[in-house]
Amino acid sequence: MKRRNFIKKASATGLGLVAVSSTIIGCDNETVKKEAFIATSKSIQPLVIATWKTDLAVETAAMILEKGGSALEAVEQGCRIEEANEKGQSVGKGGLPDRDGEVTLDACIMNEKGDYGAVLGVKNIKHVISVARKVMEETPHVMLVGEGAEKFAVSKGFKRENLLTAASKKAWEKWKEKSEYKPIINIENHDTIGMLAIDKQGTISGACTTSGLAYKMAGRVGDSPIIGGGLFVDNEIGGASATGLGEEVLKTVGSFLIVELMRQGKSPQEACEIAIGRIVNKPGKDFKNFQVGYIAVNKQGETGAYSIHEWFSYNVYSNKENKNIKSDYFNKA
Ligand code: SD4
Repeated sequence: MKRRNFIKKASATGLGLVAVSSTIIGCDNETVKKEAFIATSKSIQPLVIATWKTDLAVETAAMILEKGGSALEAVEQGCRIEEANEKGQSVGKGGLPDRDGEVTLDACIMNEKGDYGAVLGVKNIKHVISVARKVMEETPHVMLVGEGAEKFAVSKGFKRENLLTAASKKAWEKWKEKSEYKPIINIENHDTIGMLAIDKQGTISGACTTSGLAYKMAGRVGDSPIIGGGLFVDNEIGGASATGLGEEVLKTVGSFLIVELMRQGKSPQEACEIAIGRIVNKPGKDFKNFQVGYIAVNKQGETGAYSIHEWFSYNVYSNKENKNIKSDYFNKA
């Protein structure tokens, strides 16, 4: 976005940017108008957006922001709420297992500097979002997988525990009677959590955590822990996150695509719609049987969401209100 447009939009949405100087500089026959700005951070309103009906997670993140905490801290702590919620069968403890009855978790996190950390296919550790943050902050790497990630987590003081709850074990045993594998659209109204936040300094961070698709092949990893797939953040532009059939998100690098579309001037809503279009408009794509949903936020605090099918919802905290909103969707036939 051209800086001038950005300023116009920013002041309309209360980001409080103030022009402090404006000079004309001649430069190789070109005239460049140079402007310097300062941000008046006092007027920046904290914002959180997260996939699905995640009221408590979003509330937790929002309270951290309201107290002046960082967007990074907010998204980590928000995601931890769902990881600890044993009733949610798609994140953290209580997540549905793979075909062999093993719960394996994927998570990633990105800060406002564009740093990223992820863990893939982790067993026995509940708060994988915090392990991902440790990978980002305390290793020279960006991803750790499987046993190595688990070992790293334990070395950082994380506790090993059995993630397969009685309810998830029962569901898996039932599934084994037929062993039919097909991703089901909107199994419940709560699923993988992808979360984006803007703090009072105006900085953006994001996080995403999941147990992946129920009854997946052992070793299968989806989009959620992959940079640009399940999550992408560029503090100059905005962020995006995905839920649904990870294979389809990965094939179109969905979250990165959305951020790049916003960089080109699209609104978060337009960008989410175009990204869903990339999936459903592929020749012969049978999108009737799978769901993908995206959320996005830009630097000005505008939000967007779009899914293939009905019943994707998301929570937004802004102007001190936390609301669950039903997403608009593509398949209205
Ligand atoms: C995955 N995207 O592993 C995740 C699963 C998910 O709603 O989001 N389910 O493909």
